[in-house]
Amino acid sequence: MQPQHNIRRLVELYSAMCRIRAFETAALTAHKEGVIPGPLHVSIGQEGVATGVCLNLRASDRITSNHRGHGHALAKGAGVQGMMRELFGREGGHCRGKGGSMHIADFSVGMLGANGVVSGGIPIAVGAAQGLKMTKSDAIAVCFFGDGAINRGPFLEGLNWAALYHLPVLFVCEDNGVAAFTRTEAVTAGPGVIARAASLGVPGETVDGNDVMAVDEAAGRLVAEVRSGKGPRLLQARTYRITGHTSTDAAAWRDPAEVAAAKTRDPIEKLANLLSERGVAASEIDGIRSAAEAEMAEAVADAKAAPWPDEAIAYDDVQDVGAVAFGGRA
Ligand SMILES: Cc1ncc(C[n+]2csc(CCOP(=O)(O)OP(=O)(O)O)c2C)c(N)n1
Repeated sequence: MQPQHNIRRLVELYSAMCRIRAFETAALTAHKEGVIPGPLHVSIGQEGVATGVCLNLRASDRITSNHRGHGHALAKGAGVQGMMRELFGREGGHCRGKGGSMHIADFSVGMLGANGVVSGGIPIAVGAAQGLKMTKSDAIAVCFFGDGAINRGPFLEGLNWAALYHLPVLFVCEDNGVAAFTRTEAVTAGPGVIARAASLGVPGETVDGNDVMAVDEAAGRLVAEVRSGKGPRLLQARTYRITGHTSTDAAAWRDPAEVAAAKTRDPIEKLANLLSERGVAASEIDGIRSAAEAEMAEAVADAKAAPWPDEAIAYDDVQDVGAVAFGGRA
């Protein structure tokens, strides 16, 4: 634990993680009811990474995310109503209901987008960082991706470019040990992400992603280095995804003993226990959790009642070649 981890900071971290857990739990329930179209990729168990990193960012900083991006968006400050409506495909969603869970963006808080293309967020973050450098901004870009993304070309291209141009970008590899349903070691050659980054001149370090205080400390330091012009950095956060790959995956392919062991390392429970040891009343700890649950229940009710988008906007904001071909508006 670092000196900055006073009770106030711990409560802040706890509250942010509870909000992510509550959002995704509420969304999973709604998905089971059949009111959310398409699959959800939730990050239950991984909340410490999004939280520990994003709570070190400024509103002007940019982030990009992957297919498992609810936590990143929430921790960066994206509006809950717009996020839930987006999942439901409704008007008022951050992308007017056209993006869905895997493509949530909220530019007003620097959230440049989740991305259904594995590693797709990497070049976007690097481009954003290049723009920030060219305009002499002191903002930085942070790029979240999974361990599966390091086996795709954009990882090499993105880190190469960021290192070459000394760009203000922090790469965060959320290493949950699997790529969808496949164990990382079955598809990844060599010693892994840190060595790959080092080979391109990007210094990296590894942290326990289930220890939100450790993530907070490491991210705080690396963000400061990146912001001060030292060039790109990489953080590998080892974590565990408690749920399956998608909302329809019961994860029967996983050893139940492994999942049970992971649950004992749940970042939210760990911090709740620490808060209790540090003298925070159980009612306060539970109150934070129930406030998060109430907030998300309200967001679900709002999304259910929200109007569907007008079909006339279907081809707005997207390339219209298809629209013309299929008789839509030019
Ligand atoms: C370019 C591309 N190839 C394949 C897929 C299918 N796919 C979706 S998620 C995923 C695994 C991603 O693994 P990782 O980045 O480690 O994240 P995880 O889902 O394990 O959290 C794959 C292969 C995709 N979305 N995009």
